[in-house]
Amino acid sequence: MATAAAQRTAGTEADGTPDTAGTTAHQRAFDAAVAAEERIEPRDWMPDAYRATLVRQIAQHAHSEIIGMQPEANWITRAPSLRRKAILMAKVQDEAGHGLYLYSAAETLGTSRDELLDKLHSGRQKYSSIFNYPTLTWADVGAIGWLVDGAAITNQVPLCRCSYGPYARAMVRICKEESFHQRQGYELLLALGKGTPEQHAMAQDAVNRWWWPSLMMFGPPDDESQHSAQSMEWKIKRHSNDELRQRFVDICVPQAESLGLTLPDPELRWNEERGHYDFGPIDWTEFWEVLKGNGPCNEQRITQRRRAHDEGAWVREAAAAHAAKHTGGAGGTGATRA
Ligand code: BYC
Repeated sequence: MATAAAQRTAGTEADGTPDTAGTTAHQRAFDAAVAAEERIEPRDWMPDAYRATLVRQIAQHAHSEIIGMQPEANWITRAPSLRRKAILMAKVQDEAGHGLYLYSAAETLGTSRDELLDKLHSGRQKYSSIFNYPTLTWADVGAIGWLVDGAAITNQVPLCRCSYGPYARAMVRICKEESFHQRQGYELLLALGKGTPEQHAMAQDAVNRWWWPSLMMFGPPDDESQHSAQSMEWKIKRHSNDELRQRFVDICVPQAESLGLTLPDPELRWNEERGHYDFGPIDWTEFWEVLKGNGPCNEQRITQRRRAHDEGAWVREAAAAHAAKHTGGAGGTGATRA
């Protein structure tokens, strides 16, 4: 018997004809593949809304990676030792690489990187709220690694099982690198936490400022999450925003204890009945304001991104000229960007 994958690529004219229930053979094959935990691949038929949801989420994810380079890059020139500088540079370069895998994954859905960057620069596509907060001290580099990369891993490990093949495969490598990032942040905070009283205070201050925005990374509460139900049905998302947020809190509490730091939430306590930590209310007004562009660094981040893009125009032109030379035609084929 043909697998669901073979059926959905079969591509006869009749596949697009609805049956009496109004469902096409294409749709049935897609539904069967998702139910059977098979991967949907770029050339397979997929519902338009599934494609649009993936482009939205993958683009937002890619944008977050490249905008996320900015707050940390702010500290490269001021890293306190050669070792710390080398680690931070490698981490920031990794984020650029993650952006590239993700833009490539989005391209397999028929959208170009130029188009996605245009949407980012004109504010028509989002990036993660977390990167609109400033990095005020060196300890913020540790807090980003521990909390922001920690939240990212919690959110992204289930995406390795996403139903769309190219996104799921990109996430496998990204998660391995994020795991290194999280450890470097933890190790940095450990050194500060066990250092002088001033260093300990600096680490505590950074954790106080990054804790709540990190919880917001998981998105709005489930009852306000407009896309979750459909994305979970399509197996793009595997868990709801609140489930992942709770998982993250449960992981962080014992880690904070080992670091000798406290999490800035007086309501944080173990709930024996639920088998989870209870935590205090999140300021969702702040979250929505940041999404609307009113966070502390929104303007700075997007201005810097546009400037970097403009200043890189010559690189894209040189790459296009190089590609044209090798394909023998004016303008080349497809390789129009760096
Ligand atoms: N920030 O229906 P919902 C990183 C939007 S980078 C901004 O729950 P969904 C790293 C949401 O897009 C980490 N916007 O949406 C890099 C939607 O608006 P639209 C980035 C947010 O998609 C460098 C609306 O709110 N990770 O790790 O089902 C250095 C309603 O939300 C946010 C990813 O992108 C937010 N926090 O779920 C260090 C992971 N939350 O699009 C680290 C992939 C929600 O209708 N993405 N919105 O205009 C996801 O897993 C999901 O897209 C989300 C949201 C869980 C984020």
